[in-house]
Amino acid sequence: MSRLIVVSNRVSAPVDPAGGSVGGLAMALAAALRKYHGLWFGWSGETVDTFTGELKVEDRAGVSVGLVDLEAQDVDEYYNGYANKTLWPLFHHRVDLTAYERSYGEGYERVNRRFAEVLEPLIEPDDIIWVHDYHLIPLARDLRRLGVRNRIGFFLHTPWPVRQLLVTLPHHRRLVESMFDYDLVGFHTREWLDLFRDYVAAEAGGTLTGNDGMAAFGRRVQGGVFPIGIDVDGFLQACNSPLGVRTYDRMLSSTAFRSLIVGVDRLDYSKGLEERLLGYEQFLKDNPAIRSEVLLLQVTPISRDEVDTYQDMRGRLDSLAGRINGAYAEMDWQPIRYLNRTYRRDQLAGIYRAARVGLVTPLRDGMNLVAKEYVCAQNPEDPGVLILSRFAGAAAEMTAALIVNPFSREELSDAIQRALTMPLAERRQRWSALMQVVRDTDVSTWRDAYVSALRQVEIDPAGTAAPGGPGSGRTRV
Ligand code: GDG
Repeated sequence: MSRLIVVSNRVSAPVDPAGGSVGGLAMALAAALRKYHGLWFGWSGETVDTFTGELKVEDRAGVSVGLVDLEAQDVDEYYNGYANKTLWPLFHHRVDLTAYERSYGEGYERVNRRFAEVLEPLIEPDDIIWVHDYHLIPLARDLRRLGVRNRIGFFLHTPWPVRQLLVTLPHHRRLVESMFDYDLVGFHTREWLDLFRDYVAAEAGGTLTGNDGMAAFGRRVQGGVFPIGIDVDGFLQACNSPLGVRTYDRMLSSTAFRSLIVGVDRLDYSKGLEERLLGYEQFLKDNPAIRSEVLLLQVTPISRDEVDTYQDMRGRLDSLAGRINGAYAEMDWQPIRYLNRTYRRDQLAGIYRAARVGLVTPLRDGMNLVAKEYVCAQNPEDPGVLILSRFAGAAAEMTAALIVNPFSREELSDAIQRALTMPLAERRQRWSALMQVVRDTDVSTWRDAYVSALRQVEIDPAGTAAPGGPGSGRTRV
């Protein structure tokens, strides 16, 4: 069996196989690498004065990990710059927050080249390579230039933007063209793939085939839809673990029989946190008779704090939560518990289970795993209600949730009121349908579907047989 090489910006392989606070995605990729005896390659998270390209190889709980340090300028231009200040906001339709700096684009190209140069000597002829996310879009192009002819797949964890916004990016064609150096490009939903295909047809003058194949820039690439999910069994175990149960009990006693609403999101403008708090405030205003029977627990770990936009948003959220609490709190109750910290996965599972309502209201999101975790953690006899933004990728599958427009505070308020008063029979019915989706899209299903599609994707036989050299072995049209 050929090896699998996973490449992502950061390598989150768990040191401890039980995982602790490591997310389900990291656990699933680590399990895939154990199964296929592969390697996980990425940035170490460390910075050095001058880039050396030195590779550090470690074993982490049975997974081989290859790490490389970057220069401070690389981190500034590639990671904080092009990835997090340019592509992330643009792909989440926030052109108002997108930085169009030439130096960021140059740093992005440089780091992708550096990754390719360090990775290339490690690749064996039979390996298949799976590249993750927007940080590394041009990596296949750079590997091809070094003569790599292996199967290379790409998976985007974020949404793909509409063509009319993507074209605001200088060199947008170059970025999309580099995606044609992959054999397979995968997205969470049909909507994101269709937006990509729309660009290919309308902007790149490409040809679309019925089976999600695309031809443009003199090459062909296969597209695919691979909805990601959670590690269902692992999450159920976390829920039933001593700490999961203990956290559930603590939450019930600390809410003093009030209905708990929960939100769990990295601090990010794509998650619609300000809009959510305003919607909740509207609910408090609209429902004076029941409002003090409810409280919102919002768990929001700080992320990307080096980026100004995130710091500004943090300040606005602090003051919004403070203002709402100041206006509505009573001596023995406050409406919002707003926490900028992380919890272990088993604690999160206990928190979800104690919550009557899961509030997942991003303004735009590739998939959103919190929605699936919340459903998975529920007690089947007395399940809570998921309120889900129509703009999360998850809404395409989780249609039995209360689907809302997160931009409308009235709609959020109405949905919260409806969730809190929903009869048990309807809650059970909706939960069963949702849990079926969560099971059907388990993370191992996602992973195996992708790896198997990459193994099977059609490659031009003349291309694979061709001798080495830049660009050889590619699917040509
Ligand atoms: C990107 C895409 C796509 C959060 N707080 C804590 C904690 N978390 C965990 C959650 C969940 C994960 O982080 C967040 O995943 P999401 O999917 O909700 O969002 P992103 O981080 O933006 O992820 C997204 C995803 O990639 C996968 O493709 O779904 O659309 O944006 O698992 O539980 N985990 C722990 N403590 C916390 O306090 N342990």
